[in-house]
Amino acid sequence: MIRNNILLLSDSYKISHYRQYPPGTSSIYSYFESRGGRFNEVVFFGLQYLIQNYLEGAVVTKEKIEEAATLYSGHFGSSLFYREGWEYILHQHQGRLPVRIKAAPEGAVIPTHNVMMTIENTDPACYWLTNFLETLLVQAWYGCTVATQSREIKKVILRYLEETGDPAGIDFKLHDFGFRGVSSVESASIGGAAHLINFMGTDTVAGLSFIQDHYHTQGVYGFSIPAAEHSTITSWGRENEAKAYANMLDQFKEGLVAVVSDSYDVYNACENIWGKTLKDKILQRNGTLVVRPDSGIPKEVVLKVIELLGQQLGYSTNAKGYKVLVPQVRVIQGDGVDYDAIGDILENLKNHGWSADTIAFGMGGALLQKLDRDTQKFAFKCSAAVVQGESRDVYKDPITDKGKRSKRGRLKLIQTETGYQTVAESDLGKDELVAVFENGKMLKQYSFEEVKKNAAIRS
Ligand code: AOY
Repeated sequence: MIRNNILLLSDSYKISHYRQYPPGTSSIYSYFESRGGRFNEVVFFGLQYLIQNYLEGAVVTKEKIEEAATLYSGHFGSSLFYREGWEYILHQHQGRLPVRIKAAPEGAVIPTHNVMMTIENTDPACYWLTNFLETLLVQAWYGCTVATQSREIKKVILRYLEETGDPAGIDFKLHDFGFRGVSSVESASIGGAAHLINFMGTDTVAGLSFIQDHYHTQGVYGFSIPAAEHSTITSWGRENEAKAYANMLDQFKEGLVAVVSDSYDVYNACENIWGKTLKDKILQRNGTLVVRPDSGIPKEVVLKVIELLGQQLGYSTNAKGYKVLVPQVRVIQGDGVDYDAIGDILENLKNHGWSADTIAFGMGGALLQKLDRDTQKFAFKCSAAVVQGESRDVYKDPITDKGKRSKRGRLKLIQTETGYQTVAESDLGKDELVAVFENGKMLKQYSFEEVKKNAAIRS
């Protein structure tokens, strides 16, 4: 079986496009941007993987051409497939893709409506290849969007920590619970890594190896702790809930341990089991028990759980005037958590005098799956071409949606006092887009440290 056949990694209609450009077309130049959306700046992340996994090296072979020829003749019932075009790449370029890709540094935070990547063919005969690669390259939307939303949530949590607690605790405030809720292992890998640009807590193990494989490191960029699931509690039987909890404290003698506590009655678990039966064990323990509610209306359940734990196990008041549970106990909410819920829960806690120090969040589907290309309106459009030897600007400007207007000409991304700006390539100013791929070669690779540094939140 042939893996990652680039000839098959595109939309069907692109197979017929080589015959649709004007006669004499020798260059197609396209760019990638976020046309706005939920957040007004986006993290650029994930192109490095797409290049390494799908584009780098001699990716066109005789066997791949044969496979594509057979598949496309069945698919279209005619010979639309541009065999000569691909054989030209195989023979003239030893199977290496004759395109140049320039892109923002991985982890860079770019305001929407700016160019983040450009691509053009480097061989005039291969004008058709630029946009053939759109389908694959636009998949960068996913890593960018996960990293962007995770970073926006970091801003929200930081605001509450600054107001009510200790911002130093930010790294473990949003834990990735999303592995099971994504459509594929590849998505878990990319999304899991994207989240770790901003935070250090994850249960999505695939994201860790993704970072090692594609950001050339042996480092481990995410951490977790022993934690219960319902089966490990409920298998003890309803009458033995306290024994199941005691076992957690006995098995994991010190450090952090998380226990999902809503199997039967989360309020009874907090007030009576954790709060009375196991109170001494918890308070004498060298570590922190993390109680996890997992049902109900998140902001109400979280507040009530924290109040019960506070009443029974104790709390203090910090320098900012907010209550913090004794250090032996914390709460993690992982049910019904999304961008809005986190703000609601923290606001409700603050209104009742509780510090954000007391809680962390788990986020699954909403972190890795409940987002799409329109969350940040990512698009890839042709902005320049050479036809019959003449350079021309190319653009669309639909009267039915001015938001879909595209940029014109060859572009660059420059830095200004206020941030980034997209200007004509011929304008003054240093281009922040970096050549990352040319003619089959990867020209630049970022370390995960660099990615994290580029995306860091400056206050
Ligand atoms: N993990 C912190 C460590 C992880 C999890 C993973 C779905 C954890 C739970 C916890 O404390 O409770 C996938 C649901 C939960």
